[in-house]
Amino acid sequence: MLKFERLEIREITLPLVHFFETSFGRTTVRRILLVRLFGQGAVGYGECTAPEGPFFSHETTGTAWHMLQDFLVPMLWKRKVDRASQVAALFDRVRGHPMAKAALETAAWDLEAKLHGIPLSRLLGGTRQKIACGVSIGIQDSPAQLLEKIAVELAAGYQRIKVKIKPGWDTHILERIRETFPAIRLMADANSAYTLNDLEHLKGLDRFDLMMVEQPLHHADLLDHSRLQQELKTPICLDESILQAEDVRKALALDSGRIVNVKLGRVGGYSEARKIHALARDRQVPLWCGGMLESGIGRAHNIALSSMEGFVLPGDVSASRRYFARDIITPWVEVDREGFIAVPEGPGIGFQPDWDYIDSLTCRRMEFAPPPEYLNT
Ligand code: OSB
Ligand code: MG
Repeated sequence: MLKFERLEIREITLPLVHFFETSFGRTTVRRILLVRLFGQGAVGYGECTAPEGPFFSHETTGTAWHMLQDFLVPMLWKRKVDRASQVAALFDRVRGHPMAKAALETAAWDLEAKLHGIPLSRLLGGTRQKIACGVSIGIQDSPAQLLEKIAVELAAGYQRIKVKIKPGWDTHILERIRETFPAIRLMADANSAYTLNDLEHLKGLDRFDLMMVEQPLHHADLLDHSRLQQELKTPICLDESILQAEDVRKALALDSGRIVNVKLGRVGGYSEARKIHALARDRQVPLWCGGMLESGIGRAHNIALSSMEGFVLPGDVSASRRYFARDIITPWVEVDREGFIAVPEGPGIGFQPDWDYIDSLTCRRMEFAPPPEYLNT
């Protein structure tokens, strides 16, 4: 039996060392919700990966706070569960809001691993001791700045480079990159910046030998991606279009893409991520772990997820220092010269939150306790 005895949610404000720009906008300061879940003498940590504005999906830091406070936290106490793997089902009645759900669900997984005294990666069945890392580099103010950033990340050892593209920042950028770095593992992420009207233009991407093109079309589409994939040699990787394993099943049936970016927040937590993992193994679909500019707690969860065997491609999980002048965990996440992150061996997520620093970043905080009948049975 897992007993959730107390819960804290807080919002922190954390500036990025460098702005991050995608086809849908620029982020300079993160507003992040952190979850602390107490039970049976242990504490689990979760992070809500919802961004500041509703431009990646409908969720924001603010909507997640509302969903957690008014709906999801009360549901956590409705029924006792034996395992963290049963937590996602407590939220079944709530449509959407996967990132808000995942903040609680991932904290429950960390808590369960700590109660067993084992690493979260082991509780998940992860088999890797180190994970392969790539970087995601946003749209820059000039092509020269992008090339400089790529050079820095390659020198640091990262195994693949992902660049953000949009109309007007695509072909000529990729041309410049290939002139300078002809043989690197390279991919491009459009965050839904194109439509099928751009079909001929998108076919031009085939000449850059990209590992994949990520989410070129509408965030909720599978059909147009299927049409595009039939015309492209480059594999399509789906990000925004995949919210559950069922979406992967449909995408494979339609051949809408051949690679899946898994994000814990976007799919509502580990339960759904594991369903996607099982399906991908059956169908031999390569997976990799995406990122949402997470602080150390979310990053630690991404490392645990990436330790599972189906995560065969380098993910967007990279070192703390690429994002923040100071991370909220110790030790910070570091990448070795070959572009790997070591999977921690301590209990749970395997990193310690730096509470003094987190306190200094906190702008709101709320504590929740279960109803008496939950604690008494
Ligand atoms: O589409 O993968 C994306 C960041 C914010 C929102 C969406 C995406 C991203 C990234 C960055 O690409 C991944 C990271 O470095 O955390
Ligand atoms: Mg993406």
